[in-house]
Amino acid sequence: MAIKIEKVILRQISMPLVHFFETSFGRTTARHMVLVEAVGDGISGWGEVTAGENPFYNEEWTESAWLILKHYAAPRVLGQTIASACEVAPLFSHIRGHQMAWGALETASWDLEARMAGKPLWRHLGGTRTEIASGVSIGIQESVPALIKKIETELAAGYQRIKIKIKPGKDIETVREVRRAFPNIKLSVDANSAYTLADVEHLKKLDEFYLMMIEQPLAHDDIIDHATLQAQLQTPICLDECIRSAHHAEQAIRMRACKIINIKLGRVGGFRGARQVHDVAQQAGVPVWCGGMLESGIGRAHNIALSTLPNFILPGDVSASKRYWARDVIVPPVEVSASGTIAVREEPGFGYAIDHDFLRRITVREETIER
Ligand code: OSB
Ligand code: MG
Repeated sequence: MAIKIEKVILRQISMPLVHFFETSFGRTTARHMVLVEAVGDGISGWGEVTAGENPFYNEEWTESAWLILKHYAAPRVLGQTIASACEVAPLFSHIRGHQMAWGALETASWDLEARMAGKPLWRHLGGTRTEIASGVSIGIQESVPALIKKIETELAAGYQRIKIKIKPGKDIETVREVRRAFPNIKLSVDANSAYTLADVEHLKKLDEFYLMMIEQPLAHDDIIDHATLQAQLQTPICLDECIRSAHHAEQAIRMRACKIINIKLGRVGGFRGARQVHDVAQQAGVPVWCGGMLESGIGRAHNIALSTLPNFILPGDVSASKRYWARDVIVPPVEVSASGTIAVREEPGFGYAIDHDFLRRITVREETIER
């Protein structure tokens, strides 16, 4: 369906996390994210920039995203008649990197198109599931007993898979104790690029804990070293940071650098890129799951829609709003059933309503971009 975006409204919001979230690259206590509202035909589509507050996960952050959207991405779509949301991402192909910034405008375009068609976004994308399997990502904790307590809470809430963050010094013995406490759970670890090939012998010790996967152990941009590591590990490697396009996915699979792929909407520039990675992996028999970036309800709702595609076989990191936010920007908040599933919604677009009053209160910067 042809779309014409007349204006793009950028908002930067600030939301404190219920609990801090710590990875091998640092601790986050509050999120500062950019929301994109794309307006066409009197209808608004919404997107969320998933970049962090600092350029530590990848090179993007809140400030860089604002500038890319304002100066490069928005001007490319404004006033144009675009044949379909699928044609939005190619308009940004001249921008090197910055997928999370322009990806937010891309996802907003899909939401807009779905709303114009009166269809739920997940159906519009070709999704086939009416509920998705939910897991949790647990940050680095002060102590192993604190971690075990947290895992107990999440399992009691119904979550189907537990992922814990690891880093040098908080890895083998931590996983050993978690495994001893929970011999039968679906367990995985995420290193966020904290190791190098000098750690191969160390990482091999993880093999005895029959983990579902180890996520992104090596450098954020190095597929080749992951292939070398995977050849020596029994534990499947899952790539996150390394996969920024379908081409990367194809190369990583061809090199046997991973057996599983984590798809994050922002990292691959939105739904078009995410579907392409999904399709490449599906054709190769490689399962995927949906990652998270501590999103507000808007990004979370997009993640749910994406997770309904058929090759999202493994439980993802998309969990309930209340694990992150005292109050979310959407109503109702994202909720998870006692069996660890999230039901999709039949409302048009991403399926939830925006809490405009709350949004206004947490907005620290707003700018409308018109031609
Ligand atoms: O590597 O998956 C990651 C959060 C911030 C940056 C990177 C990652 C994460 C998570 C959180 O693991 C997943 C979530 O949103 O729950
Ligand atoms: Mg990860």
